[in-house]
Amino acid sequence: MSKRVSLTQYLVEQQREHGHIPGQLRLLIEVVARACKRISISVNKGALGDVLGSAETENVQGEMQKKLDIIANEVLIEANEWGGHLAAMASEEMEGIYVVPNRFPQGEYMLLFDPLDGSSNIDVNVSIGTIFSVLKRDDSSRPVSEADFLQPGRQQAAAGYCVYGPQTTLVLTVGDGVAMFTLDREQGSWVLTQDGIQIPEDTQEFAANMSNLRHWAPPMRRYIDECLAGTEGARGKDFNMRWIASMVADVHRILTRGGVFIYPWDKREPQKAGKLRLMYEANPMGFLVEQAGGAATNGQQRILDIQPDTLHQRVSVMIGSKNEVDRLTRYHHEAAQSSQL
Ligand code: AHM
Ligand code: MG
Repeated sequence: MSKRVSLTQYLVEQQREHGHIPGQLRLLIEVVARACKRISISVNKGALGDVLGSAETENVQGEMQKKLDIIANEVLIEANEWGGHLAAMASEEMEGIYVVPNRFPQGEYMLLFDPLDGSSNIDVNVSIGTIFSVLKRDDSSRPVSEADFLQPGRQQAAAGYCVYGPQTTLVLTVGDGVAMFTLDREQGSWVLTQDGIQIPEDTQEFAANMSNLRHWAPPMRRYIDECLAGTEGARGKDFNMRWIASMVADVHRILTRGGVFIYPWDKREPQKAGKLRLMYEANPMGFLVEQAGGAATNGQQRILDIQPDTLHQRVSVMIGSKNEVDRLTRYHHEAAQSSQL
């Protein structure tokens, strides 16, 4: 029987061999993983645990919250507030930052999360997930504030997600490649099931909510039109399409077999850069995908280079196989240049 490597062992060995996982960060990742295990148990219980349906409340983005959105948010806060590794947390489900209460010691890290991504899939028993991003404070001498969080994604110390699907899988980067762990339910432990994940540079599969196509900008429509034209069109090859409506599950497929995920700007709400949030959706996914050899852009620039202005900032997202993402960037630049002529 091949030797099983647990998440703890993986992190300890990474720390020992490369020395780039400080003790506080290792503890933080283990606590987040433990919280995801608890969320996974609730997700699995479904109707039996009375966790389905709406909570009849709205979050800061004006979206109706599901019971599981709130449960997952509480689990992540309760698990992380007392360990001494964090200064504060931020979440899709909370308007402002959550500063670690005075009764606990404060650490130097900050945790951001989308506690339950793909909320529209909860009640229909389709894969959903948790996305998280870890930042470090630049200056610990003054009280932590929202301004400490407003760092570009390239400064993330770690990022990951947990997908609650047919299997529960945790995918993680600490800036040295991407590793995947599968939850062994009988043992209650995370087992390393893949390391050094690489996304193929080329793909024939895209993920987009095609019902919105007519509302997208010309370079985006050009890209999709060419994919749809298949072997008879400019690309000279057929494309397949997948859309799960859980970014976690769509990105997980892309990390597994390649592809490109797109959630672009939409002219119905021109003042919004996109639907997805930069700091706890696009940044962690961008970090993971880049660490796996892929790319992530908003059409104009690399996602990880965007300087955030606000915690809940939205962004247009094109992420996945490198050559497709580069092509999308080129189409956006060409459109910008021709509009200046
Ligand atoms: P959520 O965080 O409120 O669940 O919203 C984000 C989700 C993404 O996971 C997914 O890619 C997208 O919204 C789906 O949007 P749509 O329903 O427009 O297809
Ligand atoms: Mg989300």
